Amino acid sequence: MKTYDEVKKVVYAPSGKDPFSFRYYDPEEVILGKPMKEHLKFALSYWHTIDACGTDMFGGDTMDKNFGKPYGMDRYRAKADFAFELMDKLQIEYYCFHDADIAPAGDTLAESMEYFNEMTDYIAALQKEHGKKLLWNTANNFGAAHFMAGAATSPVADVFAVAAAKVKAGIDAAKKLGASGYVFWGGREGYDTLLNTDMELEVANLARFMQMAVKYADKAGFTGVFYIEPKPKEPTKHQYDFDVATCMNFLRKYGLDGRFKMNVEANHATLAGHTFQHELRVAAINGSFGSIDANQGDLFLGWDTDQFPTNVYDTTLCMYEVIKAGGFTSGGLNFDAKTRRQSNTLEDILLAYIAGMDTFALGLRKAAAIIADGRIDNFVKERYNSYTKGIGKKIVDGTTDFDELYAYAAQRGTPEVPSGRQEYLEAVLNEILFG
Ligand code: XUL
Ligand code: CO
Repeated sequence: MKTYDEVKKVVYAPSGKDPFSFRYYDPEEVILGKPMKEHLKFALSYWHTIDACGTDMFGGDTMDKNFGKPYGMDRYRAKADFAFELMDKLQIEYYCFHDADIAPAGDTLAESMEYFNEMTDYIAALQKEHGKKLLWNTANNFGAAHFMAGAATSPVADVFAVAAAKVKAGIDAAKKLGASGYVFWGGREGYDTLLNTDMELEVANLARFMQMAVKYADKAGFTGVFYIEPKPKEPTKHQYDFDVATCMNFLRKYGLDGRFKMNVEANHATLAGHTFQHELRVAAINGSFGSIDANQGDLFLGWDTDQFPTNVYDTTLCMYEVIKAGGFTSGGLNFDAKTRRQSNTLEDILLAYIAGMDTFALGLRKAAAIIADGRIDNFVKERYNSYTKGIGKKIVDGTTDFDELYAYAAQRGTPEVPSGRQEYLEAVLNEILFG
């Protein structure tokens, strides 16, 4: 196998055996009217790729991500250089970061912000030089000890203020770097026991925080999309942003739905007891489909393992939802995924991204094949046919009522419901995937 340095650019080689090439991802190839790279809009996650070093609950780092510069700002500049080189090698156009990912922490908030601003200047130059774009950024408002009881939902108002200061700086950075979005993932915005929690105040404060963020963005001239990233649990037992439906209820209650969309993460969907495609569909039918954090969990582990997505069945059904939702506009596919603790070399980073990108590229090809095949779409259309005429049409048009429906049902007798044909449809899917 080649070394990391020997891999200059990962290219499409459908019948090759070089592990550092794509089998399915051909960025310029046109599928359903647009190039694969526009359908997929891949992004690199800074925190997992550039910072995470394999630490788990039972042991420390297994990887070295100092890039030859173990100290201070030099270290973060070396990390940024590596990030942009890596994106070049992988033909990835977008990236995402938390404030804490790109700059060292200072002794005070003001010092941290200075480092952060210096690094966003540095990154702005790299972005230009390499032709890359910031998909979204966010604030790490969950790692530091003072965020232990939450940020915007902390019982301590001074913590709310610190969190607000960091998001203000994040919105300024988003504007400076031309980000197409800004993400709110709840972090520790939730609770572990009602015995110590004023839920009503905490949720209202979360809304106040977001309302202030919108107001500030308008003032600062940041026109990107705000995203909420739902997650049901971990780190807290009850996260306030449980799933897409819960987030929509929150946004509508507080009048925020016009400005916010969803950043749906596969592993968060499954932790909520939903499939990834369910969450995408709920977002789409509520007008809030925005962006995706691409990864996968492990069926046998009940936490957010953030694995690179390699399950083609899931990526196919995901891309089917994305296509049906009209494709990405401001959003994209951010690999919120990290190499396993034992996959601890720089080559593994390349191989993991290649596997993830190819799994999504294959998913896109298969989703387009499902649509071209038409059997599944036609089955669904046919199944609801009764709403296109007669009493069904009146229900949909809102031109009937319970009195008419009573009289109608009374004279019709017991209705017959045709088979849902689930097993047949699953077999059709298999045929398209593997036939
Ligand atoms: C945590 C998670 C975060 C967000 C950004 O589970 O997914 O990395 O994507 O804060
Ligand atoms: Co995420």
